[in-house]
Amino acid sequence: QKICVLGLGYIGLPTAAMFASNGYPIIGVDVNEKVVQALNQGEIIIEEPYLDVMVREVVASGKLKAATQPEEADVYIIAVPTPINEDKTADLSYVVSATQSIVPFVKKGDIIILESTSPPNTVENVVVPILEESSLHVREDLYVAHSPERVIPGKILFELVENNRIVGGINEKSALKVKKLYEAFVKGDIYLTDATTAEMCKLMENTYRDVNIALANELSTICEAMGINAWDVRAFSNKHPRVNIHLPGPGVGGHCIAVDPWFIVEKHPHLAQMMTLARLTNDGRPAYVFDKCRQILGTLKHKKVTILGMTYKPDVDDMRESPILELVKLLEEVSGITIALYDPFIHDYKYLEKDVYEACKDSDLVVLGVGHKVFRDIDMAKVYEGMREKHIYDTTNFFNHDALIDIGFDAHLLGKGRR
Ligand code: SAJ
Repeated sequence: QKICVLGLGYIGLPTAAMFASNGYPIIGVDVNEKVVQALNQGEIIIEEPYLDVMVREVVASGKLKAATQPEEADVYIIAVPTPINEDKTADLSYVVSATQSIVPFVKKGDIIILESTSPPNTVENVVVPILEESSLHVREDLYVAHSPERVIPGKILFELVENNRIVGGINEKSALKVKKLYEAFVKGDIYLTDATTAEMCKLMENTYRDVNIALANELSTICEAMGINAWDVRAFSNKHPRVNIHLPGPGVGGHCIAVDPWFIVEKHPHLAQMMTLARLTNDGRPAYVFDKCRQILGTLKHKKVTILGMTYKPDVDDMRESPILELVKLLEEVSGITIALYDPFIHDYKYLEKDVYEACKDSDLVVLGVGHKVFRDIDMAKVYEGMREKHIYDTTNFFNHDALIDIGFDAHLLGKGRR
């Protein structure tokens, strides 16, 4: 079976590489010529552990080739982005154009899988009608399914293999066919359902996380107001066998959790009250952190603020929807402020310093935005020495708070109130 993978991003590329390394001939399609050119030389332009090695091997062996246009295959996997519009509805234009692009090639017996995260009913109401533009009877002649990706950036190759998978078919024979295909490399269980249920499952997984993070964030603000420590509350409450309070922090970033709940909300805004409130709560976190910075310093005018970590979460190079970028935007509006950023995963950004001690030099406030593992090696006493006013604000409970106090810092921890 030849497979055509449309969209060579964080999901499409690892999926293509995985099938290729299991012996399937793959044509990977992307509208971005740079991605295609790089890939045909065995190179990748995203950072993900072990992916470069795997891609190099399958390109060298001739199993994976890239192109800007699809070609005839037996299986089509659509893994294009589904961004969000200004009005918080899904932008399905890439799904539409990818589906349209395969219409000239599909033939009886082909398999079409939508992997892109999409609002419920996208397969039934968007993909199937486009496929019907071919001369085929979709439900009899083609196998069509939604199989959402659920891998976490940073562990994509591991999770592609080990995670359980959902396959939602437009009918049972589609679901069964697609299950058999993924069994080429998936070691987790594969559960079968209908396409719309599968779409909702994917969205609900991320919404579950978003709502729980919002709850943790709300706990942190209440604890601060009450002079107690939310991290202790969380640790002790989580000793209960049925409680799992999530981590409070400076906000929810990434292209999934901060986006997906809206794809449910758009279907029934009046019914999705908790989901909406969670989204707004988490979106309000950078402003909350900004206010706290102002409180700590009295005024931000003519002060220097240094932020450690700018990506949307630790140990990735991805800044999409990062709440720290929102925080930077808010700080930028203060007149006379000096901003310095330090993040070893980012190589090009305004205010970026290459050296952490240089970034913290003469600073009045150091904010820990994202706790990359390598930050463990920072000599905090040296940071302290170089600073002007000696304030530090840890937004993720990364540092040993007492150790910072011992060094002499005026140490603040998100979620920890002062009595
Ligand atoms: N975050 C918190 N508190 C927490 C957990 C996360 O504030 O307790 C923040 C993180 O700092 C980050 C954001 O949430 O800014 C999202 O990070 P994440 O690690 O929770 O998730 P993603 O966006 O990297 O990946 C999620 C995963 N979904 C779930 O765990 C339910 C992944 O499995 C999905 O495949 C991915 O979304 C996706 O593509 O949808």
